[in-house]
Amino acid sequence: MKTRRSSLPTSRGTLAALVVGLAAISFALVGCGKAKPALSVYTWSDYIKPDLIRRFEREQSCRVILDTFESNEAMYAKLRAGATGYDLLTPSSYMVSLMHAQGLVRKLDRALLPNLVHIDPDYLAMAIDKTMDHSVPYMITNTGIAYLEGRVKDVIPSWRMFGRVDLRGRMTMFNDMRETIGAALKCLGYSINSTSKTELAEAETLLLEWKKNLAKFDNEQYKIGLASGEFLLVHAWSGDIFQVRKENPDVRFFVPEEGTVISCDDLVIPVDARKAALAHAFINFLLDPAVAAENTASIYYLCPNKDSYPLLPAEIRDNPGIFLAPAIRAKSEMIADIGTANTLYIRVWDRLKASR
Ligand code: SPD
Repeated sequence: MKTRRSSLPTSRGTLAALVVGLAAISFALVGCGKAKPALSVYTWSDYIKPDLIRRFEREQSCRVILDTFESNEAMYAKLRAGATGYDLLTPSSYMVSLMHAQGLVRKLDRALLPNLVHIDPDYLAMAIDKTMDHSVPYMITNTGIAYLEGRVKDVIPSWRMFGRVDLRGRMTMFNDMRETIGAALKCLGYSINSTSKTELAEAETLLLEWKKNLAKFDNEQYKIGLASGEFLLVHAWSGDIFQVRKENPDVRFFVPEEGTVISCDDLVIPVDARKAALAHAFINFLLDPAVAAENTASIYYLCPNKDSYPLLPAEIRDNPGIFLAPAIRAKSEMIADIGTANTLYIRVWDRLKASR
């Protein structure tokens, strides 16, 4: 009896708790009608101002889920290996070109993108997808070299800095085939898109020399490594470094006098996206001039949005690492999709990575 008497109230309590719990779950799921849709974005790290994501989530009553990649090739390999579920990607233009040729990205619905009118026509003139048929420029990266001013003496504004044996073990270069081979090609006075076997062989020889001085090939840890003083000089993406400078004001950045790699990372919607309409809405949101300016002022990469330029702070407008000087820009190039010649780069890269 005692047991029964005591068990009855407990059963009722459990039932009541269950009912309340189920009601709470249903309310959370059904809430104002239905569960919030989720937009899945696969992008580079530190590449969008978090407040802007929250604003978009509020405006669209949705959730944005971010996943990050470290290089175009890593992103592409993951997708080719069968990764699905992404609604928006930000590969560099040469990779977009390759993916488009393989039918991996959608044609964009321009009716959903009225803010396309703000894109800088000067940029579009040098873009691969000039009509924004399947990609929209998101952010421009200028590749360069960053170092600690108080720790590195006799700096010359050249790729030849990677030959400095006195900095052995304290320098990094990108774990990125096109960027790193491109740096060596530029140092030698060649195009970053060279398909000449002789020029690529010279670049390989130079990289084998430089590799002796490197701590590692890396695309992510270099930021914290430079800020902390573990590394003294690094191959760097402009915006990453201006973010790092907030942590360590001794950090300096230059674009080598031989010219550099200019990349534009584009917004593209994969063919298998499940939230294509929401992805268009996010692209259009990012292209609003005030949003683009706020994003650039936060991550220090330049959104090629002409109507955002007057809204940028002077710190950005006057920064030669963000708006390149015409003389350096003239010597710099965008990475092109070089088609089957890509295998030449893969061979150089594989030998370089395997060498001791
Ligand atoms: N935080 C990384 C940002 C990446 C910027 N663009 C990379 C371009 C590679 N060619």
